[in-house]
Amino acid sequence: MLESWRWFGPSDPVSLDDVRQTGAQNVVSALHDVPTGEVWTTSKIEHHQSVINNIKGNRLPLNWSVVESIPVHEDIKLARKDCETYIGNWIASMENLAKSGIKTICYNFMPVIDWTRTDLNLHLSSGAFALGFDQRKFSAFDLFILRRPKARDEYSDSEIDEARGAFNNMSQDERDQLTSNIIRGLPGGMSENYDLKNFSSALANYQNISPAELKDNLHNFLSQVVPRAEGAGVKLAIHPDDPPRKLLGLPRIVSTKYDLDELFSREPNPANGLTLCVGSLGSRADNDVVSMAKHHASRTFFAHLRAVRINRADNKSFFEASHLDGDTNIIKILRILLIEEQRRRLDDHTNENEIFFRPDHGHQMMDDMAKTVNPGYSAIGRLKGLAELRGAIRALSEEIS
Ligand code: DNO
Repeated sequence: MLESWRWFGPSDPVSLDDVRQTGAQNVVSALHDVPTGEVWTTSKIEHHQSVINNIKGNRLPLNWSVVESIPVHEDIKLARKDCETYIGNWIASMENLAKSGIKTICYNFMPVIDWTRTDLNLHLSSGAFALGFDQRKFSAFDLFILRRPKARDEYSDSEIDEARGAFNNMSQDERDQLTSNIIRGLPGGMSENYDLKNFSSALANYQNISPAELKDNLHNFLSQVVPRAEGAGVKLAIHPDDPPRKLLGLPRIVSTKYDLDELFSREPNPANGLTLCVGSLGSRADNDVVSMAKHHASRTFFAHLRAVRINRADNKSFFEASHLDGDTNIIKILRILLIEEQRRRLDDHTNENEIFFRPDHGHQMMDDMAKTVNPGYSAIGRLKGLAELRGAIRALSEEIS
């Protein structure tokens, strides 16, 4: 398995020199400054690549190996009239990346919002901070801050009471922070920078789009992208919804075993693959992530390794635990991925199909507590995760080989 590390570009507080010290040599990155829908030109790609490759002295080389993500324009998800132009632009970006040798591409198909958390500084008993999702706070945002027109029909009376309680318990600053976390998006999120008014209009665009229609729109996208990916030697790795369920009335269609099975049976080409995000899939109580990982191992090109603990009182709230200590057994996941790599080596007689993984998110801890960090993407917490995963992988590899 190939160790990788997400880097948000020159403004990332975790520098490339820091990344080099982690021992991970594969950088996961994107052209965050190109507006959604525009083509990633070869010159912009090569410039970013040269920043990553630039080695001073005899230091270890770094390589831009994985793209996370090329954003998918909302018009594609909504099948609007410009969608064919945007699909063409997405393909052009993908092919330009392939020409520069970057061939593993993560993307998602979540409407309007990308990954979503209500809490960025949950106090753990260790003293470190974790990210969390509190369903009561999220519902409070939906019902009492956003005041989404149809929201009341989607909650039970007791859920509305709990949300009201959570809303009343928050100070204005806490309400503003919650709003910002949800509508402005978290680092690396592929959503636009909304205010409350245009956020409501963005949601309204989906009021007549059923999950089945959104799946058709994803299929239309993939039916054009996948053959070109295959031609360019690109591995497409769709990222699951985070959290994996309907939010704010929006359809979410990459959430369950059923969704994944359907996605791959509708578009069986081997270039159509998965980012196995264990934390995202694992934040849904009825997802058996180990069995999903086993079932789709051959399509897994990229793994986000972390695990959450679900609050069993509502089965919807969760917090991000230490990498090996969530509800999903990461050791079992690693064993599945290592066995899959062994299968690929025997089938293909090459090492070219190794699976990239990154320690996904990390607690904000130690010296990082006094720093401004990208939530989830501080250095020390991820480094701890990487070290734990590296140790587990070494031990399992000895056992399997
Ligand atoms: C969050 C990330 C997501 C992910 C996108 C992929 O930490 O996992 O923002 O990058 O959903 O397109």
